[in-house]
Amino acid sequence: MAVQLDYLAHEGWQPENPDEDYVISLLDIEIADGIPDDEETFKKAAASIASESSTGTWTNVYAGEGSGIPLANEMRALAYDLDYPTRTFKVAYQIDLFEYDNMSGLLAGLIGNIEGMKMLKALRCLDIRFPRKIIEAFPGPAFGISGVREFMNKPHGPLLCTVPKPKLGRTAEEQADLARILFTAANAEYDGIKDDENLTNLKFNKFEDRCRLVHAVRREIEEKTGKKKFSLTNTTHSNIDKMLERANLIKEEGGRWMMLDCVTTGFAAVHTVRLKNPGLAIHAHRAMHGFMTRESGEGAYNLGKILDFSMSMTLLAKLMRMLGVDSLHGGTPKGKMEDYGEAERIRDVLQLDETPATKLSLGQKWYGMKPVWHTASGGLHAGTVPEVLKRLGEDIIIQCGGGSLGHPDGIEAGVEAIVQARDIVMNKLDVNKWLEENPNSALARAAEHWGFDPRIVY
Ligand code: CAP
Ligand code: MG
Repeated sequence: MAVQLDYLAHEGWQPENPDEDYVISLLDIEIADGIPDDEETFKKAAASIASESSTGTWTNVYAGEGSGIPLANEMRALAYDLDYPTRTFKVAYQIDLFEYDNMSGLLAGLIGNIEGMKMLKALRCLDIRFPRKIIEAFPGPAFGISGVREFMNKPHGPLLCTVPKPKLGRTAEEQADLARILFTAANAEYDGIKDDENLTNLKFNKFEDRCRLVHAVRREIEEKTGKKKFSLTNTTHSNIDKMLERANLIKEEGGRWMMLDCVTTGFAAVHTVRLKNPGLAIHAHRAMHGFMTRESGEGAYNLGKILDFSMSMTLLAKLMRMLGVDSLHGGTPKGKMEDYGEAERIRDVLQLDETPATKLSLGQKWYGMKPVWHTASGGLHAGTVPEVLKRLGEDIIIQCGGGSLGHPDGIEAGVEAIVQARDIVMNKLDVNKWLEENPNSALARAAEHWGFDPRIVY
């Protein structure tokens, strides 16, 4: 193990003015097997991590004239707040170790190499707290919650939408037909349709056809009903120019939203699309995030018991807000996907102007950066909507795919059930009482079909 003790702060040291002058990371580590897992080793590991992620390397190097050593020494990061029982510590990096507006550069430094170090068998980057100048160097969402509410003409409540299931199978025409049903069922109260993460430009469902046909339906129904509808059309491509071409097509059709898979396209793609897209709100699906954020041990919930190399979804959400998405899949406390027990914390990272610190996160001041819609999705149905809405609040997009299209009485009933669930919460009604009084309602049928989770307290 490379021992660089000068990267360890003296006990009690704290960075001065952290929100002006420092980037701070919070790490949880496990020492590799075969190395003593004692406090001394833990200190050395923390120091080595601070070294590798800032100005150092594994050994002493040439220190004569022109070596850069004096500046490297002055700029070195410091590991501090070491807590041996939980194997957690923080690292403080002086802001000028980074190019303020360069996410790819920031991450290469902060968490670029450390998860590969042999001395560790696990590391989780729980959070990174950024100072004002770095937050201000990123664009943040162009529309955010209020901008979307304005163009959707929807001052209150969640947005409700459905992703076609089967995941792939419908032609563009069939998807447009589905959009018509979703937009008109339940007194045209439903808001939108969303492409699935793997629906791009396929032989049997071309991006251009889908975009033109679904938006034609959207315009027609908006005209008829006077209610705004949306389509989250998936522009995902590994060639950013193609994403922008697709965004232009959406714009031509009068759409207000584009969708992209923010992990598979990458940080540079999200940043570039945010800056160059023709004025569309960005819906970000996080497909593949589990390879970065999933933790098999108890570490996602209890410090000091991690098994893998990962970063928290809380951190990924923070980075996406900085890069400028308007909506992000942030997990849901109910449903089919692991939510890391983090959904509410992710919502706070996406939406508050000052996200509080917790045992597992550092918090963040946002300096007026716009808040992001938290998209709750993955195995949701009408019966889970009340709890999700109560726990995550109304600035969310509720997405039910199977949970609307799989209703035993058909798609219209699926839509109606979700609208009923929304209205019960928004009107502060007692859901159990409502169900007793409306035993044949679409919501009661959904509840019967999928069941209410007995742990839910309504
Ligand atoms: C949901 C979904 C989303 C997941 C991804 C799907 O469909 O469209 O991709 O929500 O997870 O294909 O599974 P259902 P997350 O409504 O039919 O489950 O939102 O956690 O990123
Ligand atoms: Mg999907």
